[in-house]
Amino acid sequence: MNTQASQKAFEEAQTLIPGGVDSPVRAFKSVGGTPIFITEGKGAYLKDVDGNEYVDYVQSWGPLLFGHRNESIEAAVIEAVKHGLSFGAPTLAETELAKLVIGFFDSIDKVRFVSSGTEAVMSAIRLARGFTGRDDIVKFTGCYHGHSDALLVEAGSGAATFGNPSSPGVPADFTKHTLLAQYNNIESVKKCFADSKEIACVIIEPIAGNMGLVPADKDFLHELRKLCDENGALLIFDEVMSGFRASVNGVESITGVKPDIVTLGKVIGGGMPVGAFGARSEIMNMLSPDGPVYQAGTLSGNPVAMAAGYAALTKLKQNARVISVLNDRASRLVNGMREAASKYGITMQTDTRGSMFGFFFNEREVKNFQDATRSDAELFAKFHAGMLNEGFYFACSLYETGFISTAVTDEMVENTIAASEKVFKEIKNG
Ligand code: KE4
Repeated sequence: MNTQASQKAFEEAQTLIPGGVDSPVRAFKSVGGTPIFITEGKGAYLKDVDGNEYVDYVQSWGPLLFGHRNESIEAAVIEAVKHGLSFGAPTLAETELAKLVIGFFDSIDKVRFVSSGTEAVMSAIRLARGFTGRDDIVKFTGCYHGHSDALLVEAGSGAATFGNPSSPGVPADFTKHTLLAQYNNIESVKKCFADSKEIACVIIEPIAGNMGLVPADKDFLHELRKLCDENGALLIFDEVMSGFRASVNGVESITGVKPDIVTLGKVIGGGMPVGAFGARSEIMNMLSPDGPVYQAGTLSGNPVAMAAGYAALTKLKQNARVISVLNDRASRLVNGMREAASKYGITMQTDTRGSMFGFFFNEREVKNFQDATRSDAELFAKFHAGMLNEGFYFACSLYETGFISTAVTDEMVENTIAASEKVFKEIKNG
């Protein structure tokens, strides 16, 4: 595959933008090679500056559940643009999207929109601290909740990839209230509550997608809920990635565990910058201007972004079954690749949740970040490069999750499996 134009573009970008990218994971650092510069997306496909086409299993890291340039979402954006880009004043578009989001989540009475997942989580943490009057928070090693200071501690996603989980530039004072626990290990959470009587909240990705795909055990989540109740702490489900990807009604509908606050992003913006956090009214009413907890944003609830999100969630409301259809496709994909790998003596651990899929080149099941780090990163890099060369665009880090959009067909999945067999054969034959 000719990627000369991408190489040239990357060289220039690196002289102007740190690392040549506006978000670190895009730099292909952990898999090697040159990041592909994209010119356009259409349906299931991405096209790059060299004219190559790829089946896209990243979908902008999750937002594009309906693929690139979905007709109804595109039409909604174009129509919204004709009325103006931003007003910094309330619009009916925000009210209508709020009704949709609230309708999907039993745990949400009120919701506030922001412009990114980071902003949603940062605000949710401040809200939990304001509501409880406590300062400490508990997060899990390997979970990524955006790049706000207090949460950039033993984070997953790009931070994990670079091996500097606790980033420079974050003063120790800013993280001294952040306690760490191990995913799927309730004893480690009990220790946090033994160490601090000032815990405002426990935040978790209930389906972790930033250490690779590692779902929390149902029993673990139930015990987490019980611990929070016993200690007067709030439970935050960070569903920025899993929201509307694993289920249209949240992980709460899958597990029966109801969080106090939910953070959302990605799919709810339909591809435009939207984050959100929601909770029962008692908690949300603590937010300014009604309550004392301050939170704000110039482009929060941007009408064009609201229109895109409204179109996306309306499609889900009209056909919630789409998630189970996508799960069938995701399962076929990972099962097919796992079978292909086994033909060449390669072991893959695979899993899916709704339209999300994950795989590790690992001999053992992955239950937490420590397990994930024992995966074969070098083999992952070879697989990623091989599949890219075959025209399949997978996440460029083993600490990420793959996605199936409605634009990905059964035929594309079968072609992906066939390509993976070719790549595994090439890897084995050196
Ligand atoms: P953003 O600020 O990137 O919109 O959202 C932060 C965030 C919060 N919570 C969860 C569970 C998330 O997965 C994310 C962001 N996800 C990464 C992908 N692993 C975004 C990709 C990137 O950093 O470029």
